[in-house]
Amino acid sequence: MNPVEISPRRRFLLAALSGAGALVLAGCDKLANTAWFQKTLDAGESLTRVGQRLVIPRRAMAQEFSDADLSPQFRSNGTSVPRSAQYQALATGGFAAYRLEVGGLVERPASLSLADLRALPNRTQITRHDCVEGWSAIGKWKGAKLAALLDTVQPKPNARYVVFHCADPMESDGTSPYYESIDFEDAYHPQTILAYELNDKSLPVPNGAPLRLRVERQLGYKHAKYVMRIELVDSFANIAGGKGGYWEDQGYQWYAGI
Ligand SMILES: Nc1nc2c(c(=O)[nH]1)N[C@H]1C(S)=C(S)[C@@H](COP(=O)(O)O)O[C@H]1N2
Ligand SMILES: [Mo]
Repeated sequence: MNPVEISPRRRFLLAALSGAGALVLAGCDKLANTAWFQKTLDAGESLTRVGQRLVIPRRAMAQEFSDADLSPQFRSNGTSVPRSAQYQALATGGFAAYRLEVGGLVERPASLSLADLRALPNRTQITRHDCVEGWSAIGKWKGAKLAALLDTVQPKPNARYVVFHCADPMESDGTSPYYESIDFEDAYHPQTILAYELNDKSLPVPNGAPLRLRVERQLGYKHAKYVMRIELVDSFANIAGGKGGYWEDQGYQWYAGI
């Protein structure tokens, strides 16, 4: 084995991680030498988040269920109808005029209709949605794989996060649209989809029509509804409150692993 130097900072972080009792790892040193671990720490990520990533393997799949497990009704939470005039006009037209704009740090910006989105490789999955407010529901989601969409727009090498800009203003004066963000590990995860169907029907307005994110290993608020625009960025410092999401700006965790 190649004895790579572990810096005092890394040694401290490793000690803190294992000392916290969150981890049962054979060979922390080996882990510390991986490019991923070094990059992660260098990027200044929080210990909690690094710990979570270590405990839950990066490519672990969220549990999937069968039709028999479906909740009789999938409730709506947060916005149930975006109040913007632009959204309401789209909804009235059955979303025929909807376009998903994809831009930011990409080689080939794109504007996709629902038909374009339906033509992308897709996935159907029955999963449990967990909201921090203390309720869960099991639903069947069908949608375009986010990985397939990213392949078509070609992220630039410096892109680090995928930001989802939504149609619903969160303030009564029509400002502060809902938004969310995820990193590339989650963006390329096989269960990360842009869902256009719930329980074999077009996505209903209360659940995010015409398009909402499913990022199954994270809590409900990460699952952006009413997605209008996707932006690839290297930092979210200049977006709204700078914390990577509407609820994050109010103090919620950015990485909301389940
Ligand atoms: N655009 C938008 N996305 C959103 C929300 C919202 O208010 N606006 N609420 C979030 C929260 S807290 C949850 S639990 C889920 C609820 O999804 P549902 O309405 O399909 O149950 O959407 C998330 N995504
Ligand atoms: Mo939620």
